[in-house]
Amino acid sequence: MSKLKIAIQKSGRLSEKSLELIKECGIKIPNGGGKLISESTNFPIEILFLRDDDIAKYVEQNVADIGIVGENAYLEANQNVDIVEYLGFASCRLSLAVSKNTAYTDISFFQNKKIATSYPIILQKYLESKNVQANIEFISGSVEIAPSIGLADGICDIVSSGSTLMSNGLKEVEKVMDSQAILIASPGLADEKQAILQKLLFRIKAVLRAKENKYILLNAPNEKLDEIVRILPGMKSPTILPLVDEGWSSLHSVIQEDKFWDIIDELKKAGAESILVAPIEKMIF
Ligand code: PRT
Ligand code: ZN
Repeated sequence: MSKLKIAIQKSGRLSEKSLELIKECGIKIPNGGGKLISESTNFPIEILFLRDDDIAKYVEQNVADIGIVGENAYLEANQNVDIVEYLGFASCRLSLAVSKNTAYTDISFFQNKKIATSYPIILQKYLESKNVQANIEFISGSVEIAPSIGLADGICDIVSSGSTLMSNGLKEVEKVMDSQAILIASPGLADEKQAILQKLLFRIKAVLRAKENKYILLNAPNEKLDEIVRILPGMKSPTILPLVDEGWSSLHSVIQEDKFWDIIDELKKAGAESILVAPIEKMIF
């Protein structure tokens, strides 16, 4: 029987979360310290551990069938592979930055300037879209030191918290793109492999949906229930169960975590008490 080969980063910012996602899909991977290939014991999948820069290329060349990479690495690799799912982790942005003392007005600042980056392809396309002509200096690492050693007037690099820029005396001036981990696939997968991918995707979606949502339980006086139900943007009508205390009910529903913080005060004002919010492991419709 054929197996689906998935490439994930061997060691780096994507590794742990990629493996965690696979495991949350109920796929068992033996702990093979330092191995380059690992085979699941309960799902037709083989894991290839690679450098993130090689993943899109290997998926394009069918060395792997699918892979998990940062959107930035996928775009920079410029390969003919499909994005099949946005995975929501390793969020960051690719930005242009200059020395903090530089008087910066707009993107035309970079006209004929030197920009150091590990993302020459993405940067070139971005500058073209802004009608700016600059000299792109490719550096594979430690891009942030380029301005201070006089190698470039600015940099284009990944930013997450912004502390690397700050500690190198730089300021972010333009966002080139947002990025997050994505699942990519080779466009011409054979039917058997496509079927395994669909099975995997079904599980991934259930896991991702569960992460975005929380199970909410609260108690409220019966006469307040209508108002509380109106406040709750639940997925369907909530479950309402009578409490032993006369005139009170317990209400159960599912709520998007980010929305929860917006409505918590409203819920309390409307009379909700003993509010419990619990994680959901899988969500299947
Ligand atoms: O060895 P290999 O080639 O596989 O890994 P790598 O060193 O090239 O990549 P790695 O592990 O650093 O990053 C993998 C992917 O994680 C990237 O392609 C991004 O999609 C994503 N990601 C998310 C990040 C960051 N956040 C991030 N903060 N990648 C890099 N950084 C670096 C950035 O380059 C800069 O040096 O962190 C610094 C900025 O972070 P802040 O928090 O100080 O702003
Ligand atoms: Zn890399």
